[in-house]
Amino acid sequence: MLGLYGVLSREFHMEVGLAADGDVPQAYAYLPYFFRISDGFDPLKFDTVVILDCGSWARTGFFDDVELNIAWPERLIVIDHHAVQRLTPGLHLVDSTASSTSEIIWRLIQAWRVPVTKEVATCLLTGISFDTGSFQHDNTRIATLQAAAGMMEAGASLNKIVSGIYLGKSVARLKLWGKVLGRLKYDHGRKLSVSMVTQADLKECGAGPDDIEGLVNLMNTVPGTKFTLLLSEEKEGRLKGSFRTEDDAVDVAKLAKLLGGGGHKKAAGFAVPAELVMDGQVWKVL
Ligand SMILES: [Mn+2]
Repeated sequence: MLGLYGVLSREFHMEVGLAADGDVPQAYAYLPYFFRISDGFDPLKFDTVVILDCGSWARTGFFDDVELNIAWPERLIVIDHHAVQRLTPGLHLVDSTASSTSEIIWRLIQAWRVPVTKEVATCLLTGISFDTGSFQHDNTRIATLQAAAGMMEAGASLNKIVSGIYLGKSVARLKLWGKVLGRLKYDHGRKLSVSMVTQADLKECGAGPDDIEGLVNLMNTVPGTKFTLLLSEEKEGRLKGSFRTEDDAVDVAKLAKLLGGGGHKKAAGFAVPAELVMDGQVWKVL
């Protein structure tokens, strides 16, 4: 979003507003234009609305599925790399083989033949780095590395990205991860890894919801694991589930879809109205 913003405002002199639902993790405060993001917007005040990296209306945080009947499909542009797409109206630029939405935007900028500043390059490389788990997941293709190389050529700061996303782990976050990893259950027969985060855990560790980010990837590093599931209790009795797999034969997007969610073949999630309750020695989902 920030990379596209940089190009549209600087090279095309457009007036662009930026909106993301909820608090954007402060770990990303190193990103250029970060402080221009607002947490709400009125679509009718803009000529065009661009939705990035959201496979469904609910994922935007601003609309729900009822909004599918919007009166302004011609003003809507969807740029995304999610395999399961539920945003029907509008102009779609979707490539589910791309590592990230940033990679698609990079290709778009190349096609426009406009200069890429180091600010824009840093934003886009952050997107690629995050979505590939720092080039560890197998959505990292030759084109992904070529795009990343181009971004570094344009002056992207890999150092800023690495210390922002991967090294910036607070004590609260490390304590939370310790707690959740200590609770991990591994089913040796079916090769499944499961753990959970409760609201009480966050409170005890002094951690916030964005401290959960990245934890499911670490849980999924047991060799031979078919898939990993991390359940986390959100406020208002909602339970979020995050699936990860590195197994080519497993499609977690399909699993997530069964639970009303979506995502990618190897990383997907869902949210359901439920809560986690400890019953004796066993955790139960109610
Ligand atoms: Mn993405």
